[in-house]
Amino acid sequence: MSEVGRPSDSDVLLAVDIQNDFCPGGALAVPGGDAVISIANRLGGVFENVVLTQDWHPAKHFSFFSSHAGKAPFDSVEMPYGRQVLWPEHCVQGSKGADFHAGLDLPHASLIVRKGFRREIDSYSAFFENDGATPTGLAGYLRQRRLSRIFLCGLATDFCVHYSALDALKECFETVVIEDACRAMDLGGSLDTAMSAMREAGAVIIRSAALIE
Ligand code: VGL
Ligand code: ZN
Repeated sequence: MSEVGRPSDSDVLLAVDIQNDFCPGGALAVPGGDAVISIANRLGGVFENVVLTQDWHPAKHFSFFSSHAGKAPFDSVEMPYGRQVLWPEHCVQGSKGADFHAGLDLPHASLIVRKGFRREIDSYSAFFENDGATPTGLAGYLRQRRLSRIFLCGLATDFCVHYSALDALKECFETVVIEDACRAMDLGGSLDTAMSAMREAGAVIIRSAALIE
């Protein structure tokens, strides 16, 4: 077996934001985003514990460019908690775009963490909102269930996977990023920056072949 070993009952697969809006044809499509679906499904076959995240914004969310006069998609603004990229409207609560991709097949997932549900603040990370302080509850859930090592896959490598990995490490979870089970937006070099930051913080980067055929 690989350097990370066979997943055990203290490991969890965290499948990040595999939603229609992040796949081709969606409102904030990640290039090749749908390529992660079949890999995530196969990974699900080797993990007893699976948690999903779902980007879940109210209409007029402050991360939408349309909530800020004179702004365009991918501009940024200063928020009370720091700089915020402004996105096309995406993953609006209850919309088709916010649904998980129909091809995602992880029925044994035990928890869905919805994030970005408060209008004034975005949440890239599955652990903390973008103020870096407001918890989603995921760390408590994982600790109570004695899940100590997190394997990440999903969308987007350079945003929600990136910040989830850094926060997982901050919360003292062993953190493994399955690189080919993620896809990036790659805005102005953000993929390289994210990969370096995750490595430097102590994430183990692997390929899915270490876990599945
Ligand atoms: C994401 C930008 C805005 C992500 C979510 O899932 O990476 N990126 N909302
Ligand atoms: Zn979002």
